[in-house]
Amino acid sequence: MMKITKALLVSFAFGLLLAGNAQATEQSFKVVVNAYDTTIPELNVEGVTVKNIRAFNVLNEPETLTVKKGTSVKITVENKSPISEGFSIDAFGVQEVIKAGETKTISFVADKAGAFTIWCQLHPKNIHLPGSLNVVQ
Ligand SMILES: [Cu+2]
Repeated sequence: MMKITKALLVSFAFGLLLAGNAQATEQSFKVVVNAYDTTIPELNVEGVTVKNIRAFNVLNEPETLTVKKGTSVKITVENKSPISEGFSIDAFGVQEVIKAGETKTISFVADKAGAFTIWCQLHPKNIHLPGSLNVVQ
């Protein structure tokens, strides 16, 4: 049988302390990509009648994430849009495609401070509300 020494107990406790500290620099987020679409049945603008305009907007909820510089960031992205959506953060080399109804977890270290745009690389920016990752010192 192994003899549990005081030194072993101390080193075990120290190990737990280190693990605790390592956890403190990790942060997880849950982002839902939601799509809202509206059909405008009939609209008359300056004598021109348009019918069945489909307005389609996609946004990330929440749209702003904030972490401290050096944090290991884990973002679980659920795509509730009826089509594939992109999830890119250029500064951290993130460029993912998440299919409709799927969930993906993206990990990276936020090693640069600043405000970084989270955007969809698949669709025009005018239908997509970009999100933001704020990395503070
Ligand atoms: Cu998109």
